[in-house]
Amino acid sequence: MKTIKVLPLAIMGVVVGIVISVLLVITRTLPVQASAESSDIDNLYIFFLGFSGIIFGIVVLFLLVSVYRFRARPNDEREGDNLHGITWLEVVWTVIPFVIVVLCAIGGLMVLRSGDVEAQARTSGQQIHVLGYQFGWKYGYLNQDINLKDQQTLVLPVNEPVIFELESQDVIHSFWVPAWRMQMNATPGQVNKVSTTPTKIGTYDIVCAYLCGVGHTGMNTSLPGSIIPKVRVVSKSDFDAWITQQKAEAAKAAESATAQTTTGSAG
Ligand SMILES: [Cu+2]
Repeated sequence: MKTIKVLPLAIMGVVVGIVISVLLVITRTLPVQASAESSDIDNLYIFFLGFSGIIFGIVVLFLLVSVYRFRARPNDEREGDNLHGITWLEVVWTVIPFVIVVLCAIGGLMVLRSGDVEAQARTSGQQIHVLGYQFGWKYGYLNQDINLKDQQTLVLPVNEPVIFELESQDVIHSFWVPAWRMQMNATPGQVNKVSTTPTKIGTYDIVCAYLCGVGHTGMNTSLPGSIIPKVRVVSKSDFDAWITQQKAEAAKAAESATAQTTTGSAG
């Protein structure tokens, strides 16, 4: 009966898998890291990718070697050997994936807590209401003394925690800023919270990560034809100036609305 040497092949599979993972990490450039959480998320991604690469290497190597080694010669009509399980091998391929999945779950829980769970407890920082709609986002600045609602642009100060409260007025959207490695669903009838701390001044893409209708691609600022503005992270002083300007504009709009009503009722 033909056999293959399992251990050397498994070791080769591990080596091939590590090479594949390293190549993927080097060649697939991740977006710029622009939040306090992003390096942890990237490390988690590399950790998952490493395990996936190793398992891929082992499985594919065993597959290719088995196909070659146990192939039928021309005119060989005999039946193959009848095998009834190999207990130690079955234990190995159950225990190893179990340990890997548990490790990934622990890693994921530890990293994601910083963005999701801590958002519930956070009290300092900018509180932003994000309303998803077909097809765009509206932002409300909840901790400004007058509530700036329905802002079309998201402008935030650098190095200050932000708590997003996400809702949707129609279908499920998903608010994703790749540079912050932050994504959260905007669901009708429910408020989802997520927190991040932008650490780099700049302009970053916003992507809706759920297919939400015909205008869905318009909600991705990295694509040509996008109909929404990107998020802007600015210095604290620029942020304060922007808020003052928005408040002035809101006050002016309210004033002219009142004037119109007054004129309307007088006439
Ligand atoms: Cu959407």
